[in-house]
Amino acid sequence: METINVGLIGQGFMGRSHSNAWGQVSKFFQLPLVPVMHTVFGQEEENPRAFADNWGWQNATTDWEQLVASPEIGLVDIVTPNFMHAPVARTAIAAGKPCACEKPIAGTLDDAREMVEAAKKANVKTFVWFNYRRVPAVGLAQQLVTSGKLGDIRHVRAVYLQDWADESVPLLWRFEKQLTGSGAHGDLNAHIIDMTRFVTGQEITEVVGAVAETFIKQRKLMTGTAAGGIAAGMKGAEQMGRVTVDDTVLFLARFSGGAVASFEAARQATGNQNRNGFEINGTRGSLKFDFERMNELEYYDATLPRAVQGWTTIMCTHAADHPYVANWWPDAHPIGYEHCFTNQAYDIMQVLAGQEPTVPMPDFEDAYQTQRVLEASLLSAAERRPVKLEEVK
Ligand code: SOE
Repeated sequence: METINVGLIGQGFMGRSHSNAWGQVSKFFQLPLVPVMHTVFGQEEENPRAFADNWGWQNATTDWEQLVASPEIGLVDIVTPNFMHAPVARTAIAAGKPCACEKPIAGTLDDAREMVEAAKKANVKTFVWFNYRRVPAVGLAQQLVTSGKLGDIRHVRAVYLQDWADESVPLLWRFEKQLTGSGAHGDLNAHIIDMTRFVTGQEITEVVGAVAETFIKQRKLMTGTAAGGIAAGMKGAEQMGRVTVDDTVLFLARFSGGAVASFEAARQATGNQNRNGFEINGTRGSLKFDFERMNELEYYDATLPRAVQGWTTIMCTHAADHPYVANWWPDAHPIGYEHCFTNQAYDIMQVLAGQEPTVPMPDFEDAYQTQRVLEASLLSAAERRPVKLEEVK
């Protein structure tokens, strides 16, 4: 069986979810190309050798450029903080290596554009880990919408609400503009912009208005390594540093098919621990998805007689009808967050082997469209005006 050596650039929360996926995928999927967990990069103080031993990477290094340049590495997988996505991707692409990257693909639109252009010029395959596309319920939603089951789409309302970022959380990289680009906006609105573009099959053509707010303006400075992701219980020095990104961004938008939309990302939405979801209203029906109940899709069929119309809860765990499920468990044996990443690892292997992915796979160009919406929303909030997408290239 043909194999491909994977090089993981970064550790933290996404390093763990990707390591789990690369280790699990060949156990659950019939692969046309088998990933080998070859080398992981981490900073000295992150102890990459211990990370490698724990997760099953053969090698560990503190030199990412040497890793990317190594002729043994076939696929570069980037899970660093956002500011490093572009330099690592550019280096991998220059070496002719296919490149997978966490979302958002960059902290800035300029970096994202550079990544797209480099990949196009080098004709290198790229992948972006918008993992929520690989939730079976989201795949079913896309099938229902794009097959016309909901009729014409009138409303899209999407939220990605978390509540971890209280005053006790120190100044992680996620709060510093030069390391992350934006706050909850690029971290969370990126997911729901991608997900609703995917489910509707439409593009956002205008940001009608937006508001950005930073509620906690100072945070404790970090000591030691700021682990990416949500590092609870970090002991930080008492000095304070300024937060330079948003805690929340809300915006209103229009889709190319005529629907109007609302998006909301927040990190202090108390009581919403990881509520990532959407509601889509069409002329023939509606859908509701909430990741906190990720195996279920709520469906309203407005073509039924009014006497029997109501919301139906579909359990999206049926092998013959719901994507990826045939590789996991029988009906009503729910899957979890980590399975979306393993599903994505499977699809990356399929695309690298010249096959079609189970569910459309975002590359850098696709993720750049999401980055444009992120940028247009920040511009709209800053200048308090509508911003058409053609204004943001
Ligand atoms: C933190 O907000 C985070 O880890 C995001 O960065 C991920 O993309 C999301 O899936 C879970 O929460």
